[in-house]
Amino acid sequence: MKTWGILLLLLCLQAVTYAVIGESQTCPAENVGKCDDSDWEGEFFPGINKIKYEGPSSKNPLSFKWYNAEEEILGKKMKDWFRFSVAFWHTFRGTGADPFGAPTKYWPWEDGTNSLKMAKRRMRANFEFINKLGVDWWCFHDRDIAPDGETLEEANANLDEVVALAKELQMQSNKKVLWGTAQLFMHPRYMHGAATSSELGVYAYAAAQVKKALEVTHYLGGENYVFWGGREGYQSLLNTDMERELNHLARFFEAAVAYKKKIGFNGTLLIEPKPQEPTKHQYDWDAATTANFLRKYGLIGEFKLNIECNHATLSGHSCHHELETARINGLLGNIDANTGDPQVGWDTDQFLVDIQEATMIMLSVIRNGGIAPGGFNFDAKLRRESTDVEDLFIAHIIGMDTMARGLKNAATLIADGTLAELVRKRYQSFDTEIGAQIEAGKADFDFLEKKAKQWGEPKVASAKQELAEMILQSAL
Ligand code: XUL
Ligand code: CO
Repeated sequence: MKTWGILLLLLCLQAVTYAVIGESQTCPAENVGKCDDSDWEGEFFPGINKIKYEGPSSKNPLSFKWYNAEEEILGKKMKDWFRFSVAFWHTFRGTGADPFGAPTKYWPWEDGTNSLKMAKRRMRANFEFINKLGVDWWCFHDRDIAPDGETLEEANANLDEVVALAKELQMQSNKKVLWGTAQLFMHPRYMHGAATSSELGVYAYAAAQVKKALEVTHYLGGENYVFWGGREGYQSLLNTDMERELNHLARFFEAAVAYKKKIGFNGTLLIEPKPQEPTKHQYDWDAATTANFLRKYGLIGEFKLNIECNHATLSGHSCHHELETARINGLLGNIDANTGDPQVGWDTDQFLVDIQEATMIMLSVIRNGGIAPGGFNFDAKLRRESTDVEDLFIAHIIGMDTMARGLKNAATLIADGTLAELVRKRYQSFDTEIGAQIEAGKADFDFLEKKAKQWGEPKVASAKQELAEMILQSAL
Protein backbone atom coordinates (compact mmCIF):
# COMPACT_ATOMS: atom_id res chain seq x y z
CA MET A 1 0.00 0.00 0.00
CA LYS A 2 2.74 2.34 1.12
CA THR A 3 4.85 1.52 -1.97
CA TRP A 4 1.85 2.18 -4.24
CA GLY A 5 1.30 5.53 -2.51
CA ILE A 6 4.90 6.58 -3.07
CA LEU A 7 4.71 5.46 -6.71
CA LEU A 8 1.52 7.44 -7.22
CA LEU A 9 3.15 10.51 -5.66
CA LEU A 10 6.16 10.12 -7.96
CA LEU A 11 3.89 9.82 -10.99
CA CYS A 12 2.00 12.97 -9.96
CA LEU A 13 5.28 14.83 -9.47
CA GLN A 14 6.42 13.71 -12.90
CA ALA A 15 3.15 14.87 -14.43
CA VAL A 16 3.53 18.28 -12.76
CA THR A 17 7.17 18.55 -13.92
CA TYR A 18 6.15 17.56 -17.44
CA ALA A 19 3.37 20.12 -17.43
CA VAL A 20 5.75 22.86 -16.29
CA ILE A 21 8.45 21.95 -18.80
CA GLY A 22 5.87 21.50 -21.53
CA GLU A 23 4.47 24.90 -20.72
CA SER A 24 7.82 26.68 -20.76
CA GLN A 25 8.55 25.31 -24.23
CA THR A 26 5.43 26.88 -25.60
CA CYS A 27 4.17 29.79 -23.55
CA PRO A 28 5.89 30.61 -20.25
CA ALA A 29 3.63 30.98 -17.20
CA GLU A 30 4.42 34.69 -16.84
CA ASN A 31 3.23 35.33 -20.40
CA VAL A 32 -0.04 33.44 -20.33
CA GLY A 33 -2.47 35.29 -22.55
CA LYS A 34 0.23 37.12 -24.48
CA CYS A 35 1.31 34.04 -26.40
CA ASP A 36 -2.10 33.62 -27.97
CA ASP A 37 -2.31 37.21 -28.98
CA SER A 38 -1.24 37.56 -32.61
CA ASP A 39 -0.74 41.29 -32.11
CA TRP A 40 1.58 41.10 -29.15
CA GLU A 41 2.99 44.57 -29.47
CA GLY A 42 4.07 44.95 -25.88
CA GLU A 43 7.69 45.00 -24.80
CA PHE A 44 9.67 41.88 -25.52
CA PHE A 45 12.62 43.03 -23.42
CA PRO A 46 10.84 44.81 -20.56
CA GLY A 47 13.71 45.11 -18.08
CA ILE A 48 16.13 46.46 -20.67
CA ASN A 49 16.45 50.12 -21.63
CA LYS A 50 18.22 51.60 -24.62
CA ILE A 51 21.89 50.63 -24.35
CA LYS A 52 24.04 53.70 -23.72
CA TYR A 53 27.72 54.48 -23.92
CA GLU A 54 29.04 54.72 -20.35
CA GLY A 55 32.80 54.58 -20.96
CA PRO A 56 35.51 52.04 -20.10
CA SER A 57 35.11 52.35 -16.32
CA SER A 58 31.44 51.31 -16.34
CA LYS A 59 30.61 48.02 -14.66
CA ASN A 60 27.11 47.90 -16.15
CA PRO A 61 26.94 44.86 -18.47
CA LEU A 62 24.11 46.52 -20.38
CA SER A 63 26.19 49.51 -21.47
CA PHE A 64 28.84 50.20 -24.09
CA LYS A 65 32.32 50.71 -22.68
CA TRP A 66 34.02 51.53 -26.00
CA TYR A 67 31.43 51.78 -28.75
CA ASN A 68 30.36 55.40 -28.83
CA ALA A 69 28.21 55.72 -31.97
CA GLU A 70 28.70 59.47 -32.52
CA GLU A 71 32.42 59.63 -31.69
CA GLU A 72 34.57 60.55 -34.67
CA ILE A 73 37.59 58.45 -35.54
CA LEU A 74 39.69 59.48 -38.55
CA GLY A 75 36.97 61.87 -39.66
CA LYS A 76 34.09 59.39 -39.56
CA LYS A 77 31.57 58.52 -36.83
CA MET A 78 31.99 55.08 -35.28
CA LYS A 79 28.51 54.07 -36.37
CA ASP A 80 29.44 54.88 -39.98
CA TRP A 81 32.65 52.88 -39.86
CA PHE A 82 30.76 49.80 -38.74
CA ARG A 83 27.14 49.88 -39.92
CA PHE A 84 26.47 47.07 -37.43
CA SER A 85 23.77 44.59 -38.25
CA VAL A 86 21.91 41.90 -36.29
CA ALA A 87 21.56 38.48 -37.95
CA PHE A 88 17.94 37.43 -37.63
CA TRP A 89 18.73 33.71 -37.97
CA HIS A 90 21.01 33.54 -34.95
CA THR A 91 19.41 36.09 -32.68
CA PHE A 92 15.78 35.15 -33.31
CA ARG A 93 15.91 31.61 -34.69
CA GLY A 94 18.87 30.21 -32.79
CA THR A 95 17.59 27.63 -30.33
CA GLY A 96 20.83 26.32 -28.88
CA ALA A 97 20.23 22.90 -30.46
CA ASP A 98 23.33 21.07 -31.66
CA PRO A 99 23.82 17.64 -33.28
CA PHE A 100 23.93 16.10 -29.81
CA GLY A 101 21.39 18.15 -27.90
CA ALA A 102 17.94 19.64 -27.90
CA PRO A 103 17.18 23.38 -27.86
CA THR A 104 18.13 25.20 -24.67
CA LYS A 105 16.63 28.62 -25.35
CA TYR A 106 12.94 29.28 -24.80
CA TRP A 107 12.52 33.00 -25.40
CA PRO A 108 9.39 34.28 -23.67
CA TRP A 109 7.76 35.39 -26.92
CA GLU A 110 8.10 31.99 -28.64
CA ASP A 111 5.06 29.69 -28.72
CA GLY A 112 6.93 26.65 -30.03
CA THR A 113 5.52 26.95 -33.56
CA ASN A 114 6.73 28.23 -36.91
CA SER A 115 3.41 29.86 -37.71
CA LEU A 116 2.89 33.13 -39.54
CA LYS A 117 1.59 34.62 -36.30
CA MET A 118 4.83 33.64 -34.59
CA ALA A 119 6.91 34.99 -37.49
CA LYS A 120 5.29 38.40 -37.11
CA ARG A 121 5.77 38.43 -33.36
CA ARG A 122 9.45 37.60 -33.81
CA MET A 123 9.77 40.43 -36.32
CA ARG A 124 8.44 42.86 -33.70
CA ALA A 125 10.93 41.45 -31.20
CA ASN A 126 13.72 41.98 -33.78
CA PHE A 127 12.87 45.67 -34.14
CA GLU A 128 12.65 46.25 -30.40
CA PHE A 129 16.02 44.52 -30.07
CA ILE A 130 17.83 46.57 -32.70
CA ASN A 131 16.23 49.77 -31.43
CA LYS A 132 17.36 49.13 -27.88
CA LEU A 133 20.81 48.02 -29.02
CA GLY A 134 21.17 51.15 -31.17
CA VAL A 135 21.93 49.24 -34.37
CA ASP A 136 20.52 50.50 -37.68
CA TRP A 137 20.69 47.34 -39.78
CA TRP A 138 19.52 43.76 -39.87
CA CYS A 139 20.08 40.74 -42.14
CA PHE A 140 17.85 37.78 -42.96
CA HIS A 141 17.30 34.61 -44.98
CA ASP A 142 13.86 34.27 -46.58
CA ARG A 143 13.02 31.17 -44.54
CA ASP A 144 14.19 32.62 -41.19
CA ILE A 145 11.63 35.34 -41.23
CA ALA A 146 8.63 33.52 -42.70
CA PRO A 147 7.46 29.91 -42.75
CA ASP A 148 8.06 27.82 -45.85
CA GLY A 149 4.98 26.60 -47.74
CA GLU A 150 3.68 23.46 -49.39
CA THR A 151 4.21 25.25 -52.70
CA LEU A 152 6.42 28.10 -53.87
CA GLU A 153 3.31 30.28 -54.14
CA GLU A 154 2.41 29.60 -50.51
CA ALA A 155 5.99 30.26 -49.32
CA ASN A 156 6.04 33.53 -51.28
CA ALA A 157 2.70 34.60 -49.84
CA ASN A 158 3.97 33.92 -46.30
CA LEU A 159 7.09 35.93 -47.05
CA ASP A 160 5.07 38.83 -48.44
CA GLU A 161 2.97 39.02 -45.29
CA VAL A 162 5.96 39.15 -42.93
CA VAL A 163 7.92 41.50 -45.17
CA ALA A 164 4.98 43.94 -45.23
CA LEU A 165 5.16 44.11 -41.43
CA ALA A 166 8.96 44.44 -41.53
CA LYS A 167 8.63 47.37 -43.93
CA GLU A 168 6.15 49.08 -41.62
CA LEU A 169 8.43 48.55 -38.59
CA GLN A 170 11.46 49.77 -40.56
CA MET A 171 9.65 52.99 -41.44
CA GLN A 172 8.62 53.58 -37.83
CA SER A 173 12.15 53.12 -36.53
CA ASN A 174 14.29 54.26 -39.47
CA LYS A 175 16.10 50.92 -39.77
CA LYS A 176 17.31 49.19 -42.91
CA VAL A 177 18.28 45.83 -44.31
CA LEU A 178 22.04 45.42 -44.70
CA TRP A 179 21.55 42.28 -46.76
CA GLY A 180 19.00 39.65 -47.55
CA THR A 181 19.57 36.13 -48.82
CA ALA A 182 17.77 32.94 -49.77
CA GLN A 183 18.11 29.84 -47.67
CA LEU A 184 19.17 27.26 -50.26
CA PHE A 185 20.56 24.59 -47.97
CA MET A 186 18.01 23.48 -45.34
CA HIS A 187 15.27 21.85 -47.42
CA PRO A 188 15.94 18.22 -48.54
CA ARG A 189 15.48 19.29 -52.19
CA TYR A 190 18.85 21.06 -51.86
CA MET A 191 20.75 17.98 -50.73
CA HIS A 192 22.90 17.97 -53.91
CA GLY A 193 23.21 21.74 -53.92
CA ALA A 194 21.02 24.48 -55.41
CA ALA A 195 22.64 26.12 -58.45
CA THR A 196 25.07 23.18 -58.59
CA SER A 197 22.48 20.45 -58.06
CA SER A 198 22.51 17.56 -60.52
CA GLU A 199 18.72 18.06 -60.80
CA LEU A 200 17.45 20.67 -63.25
CA GLY A 201 14.20 21.10 -61.29
CA VAL A 202 16.18 22.05 -58.20
CA TYR A 203 18.20 24.61 -60.18
CA ALA A 204 14.93 26.18 -61.33
CA TYR A 205 13.42 26.12 -57.82
CA ALA A 206 16.53 27.80 -56.40
CA ALA A 207 16.35 30.44 -59.14
CA ALA A 208 12.72 31.14 -58.25
CA GLN A 209 13.64 31.44 -54.58
CA VAL A 210 16.51 33.86 -55.27
CA LYS A 211 14.27 35.88 -57.60
CA LYS A 212 11.78 36.37 -54.77
CA ALA A 213 14.50 37.01 -52.16
CA LEU A 214 16.01 39.70 -54.42
CA GLU A 215 12.58 41.29 -54.79
CA VAL A 216 11.89 41.45 -51.06
CA THR A 217 15.42 42.65 -50.27
CA HIS A 218 14.88 45.43 -52.80
CA TYR A 219 11.43 46.21 -51.33
CA LEU A 220 12.99 46.53 -47.86
CA GLY A 221 15.62 48.95 -49.17
CA GLY A 222 18.40 46.37 -48.71
CA GLU A 223 21.85 47.67 -49.64
CA ASN A 224 23.32 44.26 -50.46
CA TYR A 225 22.32 40.73 -51.32
CA VAL A 226 24.35 37.68 -50.26
CA PHE A 227 25.02 34.31 -51.87
CA TRP A 228 26.39 31.81 -49.44
CA GLY A 229 26.68 28.48 -51.25
CA GLY A 230 25.99 26.23 -48.29
CA ARG A 231 25.68 23.13 -50.43
CA GLU A 232 27.31 24.39 -53.64
CA GLY A 233 30.14 21.89 -53.54
CA TYR A 234 30.62 18.15 -53.39
CA GLN A 235 30.97 15.20 -51.04
CA SER A 236 32.89 13.06 -53.56
CA LEU A 237 34.56 13.84 -56.87
CA LEU A 238 33.86 10.28 -58.03
CA ASN A 239 30.20 11.09 -58.69
CA THR A 240 30.63 14.80 -59.48
CA ASP A 241 31.10 16.68 -62.75
CA MET A 242 32.88 19.63 -61.17
CA GLU A 243 33.35 21.54 -64.42
CA ARG A 244 29.64 21.30 -65.25
CA GLU A 245 28.60 22.30 -61.72
CA LEU A 246 30.88 25.38 -61.78
CA ASN A 247 29.50 26.36 -65.20
CA HIS A 248 25.97 26.07 -63.78
CA LEU A 249 26.91 28.21 -60.79
CA ALA A 250 28.24 30.91 -63.12
CA ARG A 251 25.05 30.82 -65.21
CA PHE A 252 23.01 31.15 -62.04
CA PHE A 253 24.99 34.22 -60.97
CA GLU A 254 24.64 35.74 -64.44
CA ALA A 255 20.88 35.30 -64.23
CA ALA A 256 20.87 36.93 -60.77
CA VAL A 257 22.81 39.93 -62.15
CA ALA A 258 20.34 40.25 -65.02
CA TYR A 259 17.34 40.07 -62.68
CA LYS A 260 18.84 42.57 -60.25
CA LYS A 261 19.16 45.04 -63.13
CA LYS A 262 15.70 44.23 -64.42
CA ILE A 263 14.03 45.16 -61.11
CA GLY A 264 16.27 48.19 -60.54
CA PHE A 265 17.97 46.80 -57.46
CA ASN A 266 21.16 48.81 -57.01
CA GLY A 267 22.49 46.91 -54.02
CA THR A 268 25.79 45.04 -54.15
CA LEU A 269 25.74 41.32 -54.84
CA LEU A 270 28.07 39.56 -52.42
CA ILE A 271 29.51 36.06 -52.41
CA GLU A 272 30.41 34.68 -48.99
CA PRO A 273 33.33 32.23 -49.19
CA LYS A 274 33.48 29.18 -46.93
CA PRO A 275 35.69 26.13 -47.53
CA GLN A 276 33.46 23.37 -46.26
CA GLU A 277 30.61 22.51 -43.87
CA PRO A 278 28.06 21.25 -44.65
CA THR A 279 29.74 19.93 -47.82
CA LYS A 280 33.20 18.36 -47.81
CA HIS A 281 34.29 20.95 -50.36
CA GLN A 282 32.53 24.22 -51.09
CA TYR A 283 33.30 25.88 -54.44
CA ASP A 284 33.63 29.38 -52.91
CA TRP A 285 36.53 28.06 -50.80
CA ASP A 286 38.14 31.37 -49.89
CA ALA A 287 38.57 34.92 -51.20
CA ALA A 288 41.27 34.00 -53.75
CA THR A 289 39.32 31.03 -55.13
CA THR A 290 36.18 33.11 -55.43
CA ALA A 291 38.03 35.98 -57.10
CA ASN A 292 39.44 33.53 -59.64
CA PHE A 293 35.95 32.11 -60.30
CA LEU A 294 34.54 35.60 -60.84
CA ARG A 295 37.38 36.50 -63.24
CA LYS A 296 37.10 33.28 -65.21
CA TYR A 297 33.40 33.82 -65.82
CA GLY A 298 33.60 37.58 -66.47
CA LEU A 299 31.64 38.42 -63.30
CA ILE A 300 34.33 40.39 -61.47
CA GLY A 301 32.62 43.77 -61.80
CA GLU A 302 29.23 42.46 -60.68
CA PHE A 303 30.11 40.96 -57.29
CA LYS A 304 32.01 41.70 -54.13
CA LEU A 305 32.83 39.43 -51.21
CA ASN A 306 31.31 39.02 -47.79
CA ILE A 307 34.21 37.87 -45.63
CA GLU A 308 33.24 35.88 -42.56
CA CYS A 309 36.04 35.57 -40.00
CA ASN A 310 35.14 32.05 -38.87
CA HIS A 311 35.05 30.91 -42.51
CA ALA A 312 38.51 32.46 -42.98
CA THR A 313 40.01 30.33 -40.23
CA LEU A 314 38.20 27.23 -41.51
CA SER A 315 40.00 27.76 -44.83
CA GLY A 316 43.35 27.94 -43.05
CA HIS A 317 43.68 31.72 -43.26
CA SER A 318 43.36 34.54 -40.76
CA CYS A 319 40.45 36.93 -41.10
CA HIS A 320 43.02 39.65 -41.81
CA HIS A 321 44.41 37.61 -44.72
CA GLU A 322 40.95 37.16 -46.26
CA LEU A 323 40.16 40.85 -45.85
CA GLU A 324 43.45 41.86 -47.43
CA THR A 325 42.97 39.42 -50.31
CA ALA A 326 39.51 40.82 -50.93
CA ARG A 327 40.72 44.41 -50.55
CA ILE A 328 43.65 44.22 -52.96
CA ASN A 329 41.34 42.65 -55.54
CA GLY A 330 38.83 45.49 -55.08
CA LEU A 331 36.32 42.98 -53.73
CA LEU A 332 35.89 43.82 -50.04
CA GLY A 333 32.14 44.29 -49.66
CA ASN A 334 31.00 43.22 -46.19
CA ILE A 335 32.16 41.48 -43.04
CA ASP A 336 30.32 38.72 -41.18
CA ALA A 337 31.84 39.55 -37.81
CA ASN A 338 32.38 36.43 -35.77
CA THR A 339 35.13 34.06 -34.74
CA GLY A 340 35.83 30.37 -34.28
CA ASP A 341 37.40 28.56 -31.40
CA PRO A 342 41.08 27.60 -31.73
CA GLN A 343 40.42 24.19 -30.19
CA VAL A 344 37.25 23.38 -32.11
CA GLY A 345 37.38 22.54 -35.79
CA TRP A 346 34.01 23.76 -37.02
CA ASP A 347 32.06 26.96 -37.60
CA THR A 348 31.23 27.90 -34.01
CA ASP A 349 30.01 31.39 -34.98
CA GLN A 350 31.10 33.03 -31.74
CA PHE A 351 31.04 36.75 -31.07
CA LEU A 352 34.50 38.13 -31.82
CA VAL A 353 36.11 39.33 -28.57
CA ASP A 354 39.80 39.31 -29.46
CA ILE A 355 41.03 42.91 -29.43
CA GLN A 356 44.19 42.16 -31.43
CA GLU A 357 42.18 40.45 -34.17
CA ALA A 358 39.71 43.33 -34.20
CA THR A 359 42.64 45.75 -34.64
CA MET A 360 43.95 43.85 -37.67
CA ILE A 361 40.45 43.74 -39.16
CA MET A 362 40.09 47.47 -38.74
CA LEU A 363 43.49 48.11 -40.33
CA SER A 364 42.10 46.45 -43.48
CA VAL A 365 38.80 48.32 -43.29
CA ILE A 366 40.55 51.68 -42.87
CA ARG A 367 42.89 50.90 -45.77
CA ASN A 368 39.77 50.07 -47.77
CA GLY A 369 38.37 53.53 -46.99
CA GLY A 370 35.50 51.96 -45.02
CA ILE A 371 33.10 49.18 -45.86
CA ALA A 372 29.92 50.96 -47.00
CA PRO A 373 27.55 50.04 -48.57
CA GLY A 374 28.46 46.90 -46.64
CA GLY A 375 28.77 46.70 -42.90
CA PHE A 376 29.54 44.43 -39.97
CA ASN A 377 26.90 41.76 -39.65
CA PHE A 378 26.97 39.76 -36.41
CA ASP A 379 26.70 36.32 -37.94
CA ALA A 380 27.26 35.07 -34.40
CA LYS A 381 25.29 33.17 -31.83
CA LEU A 382 25.11 32.76 -28.09
CA ARG A 383 26.72 29.65 -26.67
CA ARG A 384 24.23 26.84 -26.11
CA GLU A 385 24.63 27.33 -22.36
CA SER A 386 23.82 31.07 -22.42
CA THR A 387 20.08 31.08 -21.96
CA ASP A 388 19.01 34.45 -20.52
CA VAL A 389 17.33 37.02 -22.75
CA GLU A 390 19.84 39.64 -21.55
CA ASP A 391 22.65 37.44 -22.92
CA LEU A 392 21.48 38.42 -26.43
CA PHE A 393 22.26 42.05 -25.57
CA ILE A 394 25.48 41.31 -23.71
CA ALA A 395 26.85 39.28 -26.64
CA HIS A 396 26.20 42.06 -29.16
CA ILE A 397 27.53 44.71 -26.77
CA ILE A 398 30.88 42.96 -26.33
CA GLY A 399 31.01 42.33 -30.08
CA MET A 400 30.50 46.04 -30.76
CA ASP A 401 32.87 47.14 -27.99
CA THR A 402 35.60 44.83 -29.32
CA MET A 403 35.31 46.24 -32.83
CA ALA A 404 35.31 49.80 -31.42
CA ARG A 405 38.56 49.05 -29.59
CA GLY A 406 39.94 47.59 -32.82
CA LEU A 407 39.04 50.80 -34.67
CA LYS A 408 40.65 53.03 -32.03
CA ASN A 409 43.80 50.91 -31.95
CA ALA A 410 44.08 50.84 -35.73
CA ALA A 411 43.65 54.64 -35.83
CA THR A 412 46.41 54.98 -33.19
CA LEU A 413 48.73 52.78 -35.24
CA ILE A 414 48.05 54.79 -38.37
CA ALA A 415 48.53 58.15 -36.61
CA ASP A 416 51.75 56.88 -35.02
CA GLY A 417 53.07 55.79 -38.40
CA THR A 418 55.89 53.56 -37.03
CA LEU A 419 54.41 50.36 -38.45
CA ALA A 420 53.84 51.89 -41.87
CA GLU A 421 57.41 53.21 -41.78
CA LEU A 422 58.73 49.74 -40.94
CA VAL A 423 56.91 48.32 -43.97
CA ARG A 424 58.02 51.18 -46.21
CA LYS A 425 61.67 50.71 -45.24
CA ARG A 426 61.43 46.98 -45.92
CA TYR A 427 60.77 47.64 -49.60
CA GLN A 428 62.89 50.77 -50.00
CA SER A 429 65.32 49.06 -52.40
CA PHE A 430 62.45 49.24 -54.90
CA ASP A 431 62.08 53.01 -54.34
CA THR A 432 64.83 53.53 -56.88
CA GLU A 433 65.05 54.08 -60.61
CA ILE A 434 65.57 50.39 -61.31
CA GLY A 435 62.88 49.39 -58.79
CA ALA A 436 60.46 51.66 -60.63
CA GLN A 437 61.50 50.06 -63.93
CA ILE A 438 60.74 46.59 -62.51
CA GLU A 439 57.38 47.66 -61.10
CA ALA A 440 56.45 49.22 -64.44
CA GLY A 441 57.25 45.94 -66.20
CA LYS A 442 60.19 47.48 -68.04
CA ALA A 443 63.00 45.26 -66.77
CA ASP A 444 63.65 42.13 -68.81
CA PHE A 445 65.81 39.18 -67.74
CA ASP A 446 68.83 40.26 -69.84
CA PHE A 447 68.87 43.65 -68.13
CA LEU A 448 68.40 42.09 -64.67
CA GLU A 449 71.20 39.57 -65.28
CA LYS A 450 73.53 42.43 -66.17
CA LYS A 451 72.63 44.22 -62.94
CA ALA A 452 73.01 41.06 -60.82
CA LYS A 453 76.54 40.57 -62.20
CA GLN A 454 77.41 44.23 -61.67
CA TRP A 455 76.13 44.33 -58.03
CA GLY A 456 77.35 40.92 -56.86
CA GLU A 457 75.85 39.20 -53.81
CA PRO A 458 72.92 41.37 -52.57
CA LYS A 459 72.66 42.55 -48.96
CA VAL A 460 69.49 41.22 -47.27
CA ALA A 461 67.98 43.17 -44.38
CA SER A 462 66.05 41.91 -41.33
CA ALA A 463 62.26 41.55 -41.68
CA LYS A 464 61.80 42.97 -38.14
CA GLN A 465 58.74 40.83 -37.41
CA GLU A 466 59.14 40.98 -33.63
CA LEU A 467 59.49 44.74 -33.79
CA ALA A 468 56.28 44.90 -35.86
CA GLU A 469 54.56 42.80 -33.18
CA MET A 470 55.91 45.09 -30.47
CA ILE A 471 54.53 48.14 -32.29
CA LEU A 472 51.12 46.49 -32.72
CA GLN A 473 50.99 45.59 -29.05
CA SER A 474 51.82 49.13 -27.99
CA ALA A 475 48.53 50.23 -29.56
CA LEU A 476 46.30 47.64 -27.84
C1 XUL B 1 26.89 29.95 -42.75
C2 XUL B 1 26.76 31.41 -42.89
C3 XUL B 1 25.46 31.91 -43.37
C4 XUL B 1 25.56 33.04 -44.34
C5 XUL B 1 24.24 33.43 -44.95
O1 XUL B 1 28.13 29.52 -42.30
O2 XUL B 1 27.68 32.15 -42.61
O3 XUL B 1 24.72 32.29 -42.26
O4 XUL B 1 26.10 34.17 -43.73
O5 XUL B 1 23.60 32.37 -45.57
CO1 CO C 1 27.92 34.28 -42.69
